Amino acid sequence: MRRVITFGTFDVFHVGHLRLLQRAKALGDELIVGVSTDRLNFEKKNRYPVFTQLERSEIISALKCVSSVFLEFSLEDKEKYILEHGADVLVMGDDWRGRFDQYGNVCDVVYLERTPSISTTATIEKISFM
Ligand code: C2G
Repeated sequence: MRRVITFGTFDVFHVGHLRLLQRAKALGDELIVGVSTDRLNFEKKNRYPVFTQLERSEIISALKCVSSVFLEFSLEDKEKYILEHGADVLVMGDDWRGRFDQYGNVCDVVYLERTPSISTTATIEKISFM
């Protein structure tokens, strides 16, 4: 049983998020997703997400490729989350390339190419100019 873990806010869920999760799942048997809390998103991006952590977790939990979801409270606790969930591989989009290499001592670390031309920020801007 190879367990894959990934992390993200997944706010205003879009096809870039979906493809990342599907490709992460394809690297193992189970995909575990750490959904960033509203507060962590504020710390990372200086704004609160459109959808709450409970709404975002509910959406991610409903996906066929996802086995389980938990809340990610801190970027610094990755090693604890990896060990708690018995993950064999940490997957992130390549906007995070190099940022999590230090966890290579507890599991494999893989960065996947991001889907081009789509993001939560661009989607919010598109909607607000409609
Ligand atoms: N993603 C992607 N293609 C896009 C947009 C996002 O592949 N066009 C990927 C990101 O690279 C990330 C995942 O989808 O791996 C979730 O993206 P975000 O919600 O933006 O995640 P972020 O807020 O960067 O949180 O501990 C790390 C984090 O909490 C990452």
